[in-house]
Amino acid sequence: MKKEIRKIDLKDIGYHEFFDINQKDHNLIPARVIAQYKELYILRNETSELSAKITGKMMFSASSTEDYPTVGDWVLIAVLDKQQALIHEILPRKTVLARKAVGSSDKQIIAANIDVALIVQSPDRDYNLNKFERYIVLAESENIKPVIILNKTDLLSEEELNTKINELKQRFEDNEIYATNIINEHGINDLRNLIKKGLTYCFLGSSGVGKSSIINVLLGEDLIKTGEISSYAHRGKHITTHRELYIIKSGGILIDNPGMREIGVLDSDWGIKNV
Ligand SMILES: Nc1nc2c(ncn2[C@@H]2O[C@H](COP(=O)(O)OP(=O)(O)O)[C@@H](O)[C@H]2O)c(=O)[nH]1
Ligand SMILES: [Mg+2]
Repeated sequence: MKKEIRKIDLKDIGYHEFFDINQKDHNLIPARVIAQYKELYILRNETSELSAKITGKMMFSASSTEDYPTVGDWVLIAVLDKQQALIHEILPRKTVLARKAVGSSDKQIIAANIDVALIVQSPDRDYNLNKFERYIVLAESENIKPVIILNKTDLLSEEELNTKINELKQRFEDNEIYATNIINEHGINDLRNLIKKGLTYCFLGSSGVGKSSIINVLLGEDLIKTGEISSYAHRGKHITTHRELYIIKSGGILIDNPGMREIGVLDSDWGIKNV
């Protein structure tokens, strides 16, 4: 089954004058990295989804992981045919969501050009206020707005929910806090109203807290597979198998736990856990 591609404006997937100024070679066109699979990148431009590799020149001059494209990046490409392109350069990043690798000074890039970090926890998965704190620090260090989401509120009594919300409000008085669940969609509309056209939102949080489920509800379609196994079902073409960036119809770009398959997930003590 061939996926239907909607024609979109680049601005709707987060393109900004900021990137124009930095675009020098006009034979190349901009596209956004929506997924990465080892050395293969999936890109989106106005009219199509393309698979791409970086040029040999880029590969040989790369000295760290920061020199490789990542989900959310804007890149300049030469289109080879209907489905393939070559990435010539990465446009300067507005923001970089990154963390230090355990036991090394190397930075591991999680995603680029993120405007808002949606930090999700649920009461059934090692719920911990310090974890919110760590993600908030990570986001704010890059001028990314952190937003707190307490998901699976259906698992709490009204009293427990109020206690948790008060706890959050006290500790994180400067941050927006959302309480949601996908069972009766409590709080989902508020979250939907937060999401603005052309901005990029990255969902962060441990495995199993409901990030993909929330994105599915926001998208209004069961686009991402939820549950323990997070690999995406094949649809005949490899380019639709590993998407991490979703464009919602009302505008707004959602990124689901980018790069975690490659670099491990952020667990409670920031160690690397293989998924
Ligand atoms: N009770 C309840 N279960 C949820 C909720 N959100 C997600 N789940 C379940 O939690 C599990 C993990 O969800 P998933 O979206 O895959 O989590 P992710 O790893 O953060 O993407 C799935 O079985 C979901 O059905 C919720 O609001 N309430
Ligand atoms: Mg998921």
